[in-house]
Amino acid sequence: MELATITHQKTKFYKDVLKGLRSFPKRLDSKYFYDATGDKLFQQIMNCDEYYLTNCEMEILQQQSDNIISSIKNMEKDFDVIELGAGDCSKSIHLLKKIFELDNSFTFFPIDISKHVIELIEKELPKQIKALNIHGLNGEYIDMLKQSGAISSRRKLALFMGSNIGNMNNEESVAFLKEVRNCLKKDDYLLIGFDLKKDPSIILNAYNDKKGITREFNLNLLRRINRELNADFVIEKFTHFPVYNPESGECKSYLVSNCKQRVFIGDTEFIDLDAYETIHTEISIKYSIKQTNEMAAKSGFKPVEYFYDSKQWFADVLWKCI
Ligand code: AVJ
Repeated sequence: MELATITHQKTKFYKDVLKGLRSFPKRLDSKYFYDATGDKLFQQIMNCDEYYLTNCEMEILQQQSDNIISSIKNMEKDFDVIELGAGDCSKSIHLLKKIFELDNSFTFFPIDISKHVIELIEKELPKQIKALNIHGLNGEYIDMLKQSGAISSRRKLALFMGSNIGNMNNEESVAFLKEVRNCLKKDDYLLIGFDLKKDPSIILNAYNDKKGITREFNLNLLRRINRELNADFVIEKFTHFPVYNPESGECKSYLVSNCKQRVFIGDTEFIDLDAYETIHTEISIKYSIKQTNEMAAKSGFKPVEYFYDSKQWFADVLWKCI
């Protein structure tokens, strides 16, 4: 990466951090969790007993990829596949393999905010599907989605799995989905993952695992600010505290300041925290199917088919662009 790009990214990170920590209530954007350490911690979260989301969605893709593909009209020709937030592709690989059997000429565009993740996909995926056309795109979802459209005019199947949509509040997600819709064409498809409402304690435990990995994941955001922006957060002075509201379906994670403190971000700028003041770091919304249908309608999509795991804890829903 060019130096100018690195500086620009740091500047945006720096600006976002200062703005968020000077707001009331304080907040940090969860997209900043994913540096190299955050990527690793998230991999560990996915292996936690309590974090059911990955297993549920894995089951759907392992067992129902054929059904997903047969719900897509004319999937056998002229489709590209784009994955928003591809991660390690361990779920989408099942679908990609089946699509490859139908038509090996498609291009897979994995999009991820993490450069490290894109490099890994480009290295590892050809080992599993030889001769797969891969074009990795490192950046923000919408920018990269536009790029993929400029590179190829084929029809598109976009994947937005893992309930990543849950990291946006309801207003943001409709605005975002409208943008996604505008990057696609009529009759293109979006396969979108939703974590569903269920026993509230199961949900809360998924964000408060016994081994404390989610805690480390949350605190790593402060460590990252220390590393990259030369800040002096004392990690021990913060508590990881997730809450789940079964009415709104909002699972929110906080870092709570244990005491009144001043934290320097770089040499000159600082922020003050009161005792027990909160920093909101993440929202992970849990949905009812009715709510997801309303989101589709508001953003220019029509639900075509619903794919559930055997416990019905998670749904991958196939939406068509109208
Ligand atoms: C990757 C956004 C789906 O919100 O469940 C896991 C991230 N945060 N544990 C989620 C996460 C804490 C995850 N998503």
